[in-house]
Order: sequence, then structure tokens, then C-alpha cells
Amino acid sequence: MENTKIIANGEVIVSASLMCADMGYYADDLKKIENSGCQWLHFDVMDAHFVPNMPAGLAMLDATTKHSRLPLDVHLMVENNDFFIERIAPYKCDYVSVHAESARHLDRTLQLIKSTGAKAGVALNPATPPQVLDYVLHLTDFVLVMTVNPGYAGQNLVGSAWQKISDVHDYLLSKGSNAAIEVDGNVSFENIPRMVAAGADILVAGTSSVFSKVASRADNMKRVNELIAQGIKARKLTSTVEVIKAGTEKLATMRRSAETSSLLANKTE
Ligand code: S6P
Ligand code: MG
Repeated sequence: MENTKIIANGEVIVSASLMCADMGYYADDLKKIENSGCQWLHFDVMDAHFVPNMPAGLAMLDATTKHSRLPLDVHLMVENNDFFIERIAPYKCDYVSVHAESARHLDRTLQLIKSTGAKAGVALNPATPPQVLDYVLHLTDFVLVMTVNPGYAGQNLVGSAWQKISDVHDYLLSKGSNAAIEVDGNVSFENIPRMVAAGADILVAGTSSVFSKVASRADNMKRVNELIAQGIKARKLTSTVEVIKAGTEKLATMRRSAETSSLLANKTE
């Protein structure tokens, strides 16, 4: 069982967080989301123990699969991961993530997710370092970086959010991992370009973007796509600057060693 690269280079996916949908008109809202061009549906499962909330259950997951064919990205925020993985298995979810903090046997749990046919993700609370992934990276298709404390929509970023996204990005790079980075929590119009520039591959869109009341789902999504494009451009700029910087450093080292050799040569003459 190995991990798979799930996002193509330079692609950014928007996953609409369904706990932010209009519950009174759920099926209609799903259609609006689908028509807006959102690529995935993000379904939060909470058990009121791991997090102090419980917005949606299996009946809603069932309704979601009946009213939309978009890929399902299930984020489990529960104490008993294996119980929920087995309960959601019949719905053929495409992506399932569990929290490292609640998974007592994370290796076994990731294998269980994969045995259902889903791609496996590990979610990290703000205080959890990426190093908890050291020995399960070969099973991790994506890392879900929580940029708020899990449980509620409509929160502000935690103070460590920016550092955390770039640390996870650098960590995966240093390990040669092709796992994707999903960012969840206050993925707002304002924050999207910087999140994408820092390495986010999947954006969980909630009340601060696609479900914002300022405009229609379609107009919000249009704006999100423009902001993603800005982030991708900044990403390219950053990597060009890094290449130039690395090249300049290499030149300086070469020059220094050439100077040292000529000094040594002069000494021995
Ligand atoms: C929170 C949950 C999230 C939220 C989403 C809300 O625990 O995992 O998926 O639904 O982050 O987005 P926003 O824009 O309201 O913060
Ligand atoms: Mg979530």
C-alpha cells in the first residue's frame, strides 16, 4: 500500500465545506455549488467528543451522495476513527482524513481507509507538528492542515497558521513526499493568494469565501479562482527567486573556493 500523487503540479482544488451550506435548501445549494465550478465537496463529521460540535450525520452524507456526483472529501473529527471509516465505507468516499491526535494506531487506520478505496489523509490540529507523519508518509496521500481549531466554521486563523503551512510544505519537500496539502479554516478571499503561494493544493471553502453572503455561490467561486491564480503566480515568482538565490549562493561559494585556491597557490610559489 503506497501513497499516490492526487493533485497535478500547479493545480489547486476547491472543496466546498458542506456544514456551511443552506440546510433548509440543501439539495438546491448542492446544485449551486456544483454549477459554480467547485471541484470537491468537503464533508465534516464531528462526534461532539473529539470536537465540541456535531453539525452533520450519516443521513446528510447519504443525501449528499444522492444529490451530487462531485468527489467527496470526508474530514473525520472523531474519537473512534475506525468506527466511522466503516460506517461511511458504503458511500464510496473519495478522500478520507483522520486526525493524528485521535488516531491511536494511525498506520492501521490509514490502511483501513485505503482498503475502502479512498485516498487517505492525516489532519493536523494547529498545535501538532508535521513530524508526527515521519513513519506514515508512505501511506499519506494528503495532509490536512487545520488553520483554526477544529469544530466550527466562521473562525479567524490561529496565530501559527502561516508558519504551519510553510513548515508542512518544507517538511514534505525535505522528505521527498508527493502528498498534497489541504488547508482548512478561514480560507477567506483575503487569505487565499498567500495560502496558495505557501503551498496549499486543496482549499476548504466555507463561510469566508464560497459560502459568503456577499454574493452568489457562482460569483464567490469566480472570485476564488481569480485569487488562486494570483497565488499560483506568486508561487512561481517565489521559486524563481529561490533558484536565482541558490544560483547566486553557488557562484559566491565557487568564487570563494577559487580565491582560496589561488591564495594557497601563491603561498606555495
Ligand atoms: C471546522 C471544519 C471546517 C469548516 C470550514 C469553514 O472544524 O473542519 O471544514 O467547516 O473551515 O470555513 P470558514 O471559511 O467558515 O472558516
Ligand atoms: Mg473540515
